[in-house]
Amino acid sequence: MKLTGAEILCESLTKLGVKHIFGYPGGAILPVYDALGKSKLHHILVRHEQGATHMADGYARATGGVGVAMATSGPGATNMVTGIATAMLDSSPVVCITGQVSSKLLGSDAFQEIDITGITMPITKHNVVVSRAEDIARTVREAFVIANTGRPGPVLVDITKDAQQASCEFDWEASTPKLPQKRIRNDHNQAEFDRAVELLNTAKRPIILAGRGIMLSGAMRAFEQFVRTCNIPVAMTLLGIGCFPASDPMNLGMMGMHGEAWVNHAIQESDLLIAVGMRFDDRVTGDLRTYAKGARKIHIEIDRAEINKNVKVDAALIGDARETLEKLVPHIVNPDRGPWLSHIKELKGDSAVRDIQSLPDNGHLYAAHVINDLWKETRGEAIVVTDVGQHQMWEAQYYHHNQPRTLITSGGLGTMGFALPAAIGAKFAKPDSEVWVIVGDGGFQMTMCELATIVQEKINIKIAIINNGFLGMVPNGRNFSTTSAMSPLRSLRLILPLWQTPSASAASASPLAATCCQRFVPHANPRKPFSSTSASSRKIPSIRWFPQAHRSTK
Ligand SMILES: Cc1ncc(C[n+]2csc(CCOP(=O)(O)OP(=O)(O)O)c2C)c(N)n1
Ligand SMILES: [Mg+2]
Repeated sequence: MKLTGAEILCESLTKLGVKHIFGYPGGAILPVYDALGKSKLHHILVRHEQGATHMADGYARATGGVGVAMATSGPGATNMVTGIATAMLDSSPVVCITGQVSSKLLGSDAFQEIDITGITMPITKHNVVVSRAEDIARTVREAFVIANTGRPGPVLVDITKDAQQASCEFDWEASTPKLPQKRIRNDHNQAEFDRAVELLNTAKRPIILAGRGIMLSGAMRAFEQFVRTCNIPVAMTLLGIGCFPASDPMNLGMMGMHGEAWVNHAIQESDLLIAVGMRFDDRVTGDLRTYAKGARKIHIEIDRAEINKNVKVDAALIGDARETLEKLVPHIVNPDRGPWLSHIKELKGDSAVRDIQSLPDNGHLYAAHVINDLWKETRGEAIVVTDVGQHQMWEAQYYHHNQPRTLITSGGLGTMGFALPAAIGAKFAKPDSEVWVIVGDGGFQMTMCELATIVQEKINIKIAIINNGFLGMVPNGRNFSTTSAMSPLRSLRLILPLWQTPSASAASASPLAATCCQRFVPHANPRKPFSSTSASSRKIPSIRWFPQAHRSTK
């Protein structure tokens, strides 16, 4: 059957199981848009291409499948860069398709020609220019395989306009990926494996460091069995949250710069760290010269480039986390960890009493309370997509995730503006789940144009803007108010009603959100900078303000 390159692309994506594409049109990708109209694919018109990549990323993170974003050449493609880098640093399987000028114009600085494969070389797992219709099906199939095998990551496929327009025979069978033979998933050196087993069976003060790799390999069950068998407490990275239930007594909570102090103390005092699917990021280790000096280290990791990169380890088990953990379990001798677990309890001490949740109500609204109440109101079952800043860390501390893939956040790149679009992607991936955005007043303004996408697509996403009125996370952030008289956040109060059209009703808050909001109103700071109506007469809008929700220094 003869099809155009553009039609082949749509057919291939359909055959690969794609249902949603997040994109924005332009000249160099127009043939694909013509073909999209005739396909079964649902195209979501974003408001900025950065949003498209975050949506595809959110889609991928919510499901474990591949998210697809599309843009035109030149500015469309360059607008994707931040989203691609975000996906790269958090190992998210995203396929970006960009249009490119016709092949005979390549290299001539033609209108909207940009070398997007050159630009994205260091921030993609793989990228490629396709200039023949005959190569489209195979290249797209390969892109999907590369994006979501081994350590996942973004792949960019740049297709010239003439390749989209040309016609050729479409033969799905003949377009099987021609990739190098799959590497052995587990490449354990027997000596390293034996050393790991010995370290596990002789350690007195071990701690497991659990990262996102556990979720990526679908190792949650194997991990739980490993924890039970070894009887070792678990500290989580930010991106690992959800891979092991927060409610489990063996879960210590988050480690690192924004983790609990006593968790970091326990790590410093440990004699063995077992890092699973994490990469010893600097936010986790702090100063490497003093990091866990008394501990031997085992690293279970699929990407061999991560081994000994930041922290020198004593045993490296390179391979898929699930298979490695399953292989280790039969070798573990059930140890008595009583003294070590009691010591950690002592380290924890009265931290619960000092917790902001336990302080007497002083009439102030604290972000931690908002997030903790949100957790209770949603029974911990929502998919929460956070932005980057203080609110992100409060979410990690006060929303207790028991299920994998229910916290979606930009960890590695720390991309402000991620939350709102990523939540749109997550909602398309999981339409039956309640999706909440927790975003700062700064980050919200970076991609708030995607509110229009929410309304147009009639999707139900709830948004909590943790409005502390400044860029809380950055040092001296208080000097950078986001709420001056002229600020967009202020004018949002004027803009938002424009979205309260009948079509917006689907996006308005649920009764659950209403309960949540009513509960917060009595606690609101009396200064309420944005409120002109009394709490009682206030309607519950789809966007709810939490004024001045910053942590008191008292
Ligand atoms: C795109 C981008 N620009 C700048 C930063 C640096 N940065 C990190 S957190 C932060 C402040 C975020 O402020 P806000 O969204 O209000 O959240 P808060 O910290 O107040 O909760 C800034 C500027 C970033 N992470 N991403
Ligand atoms: Mg803020």
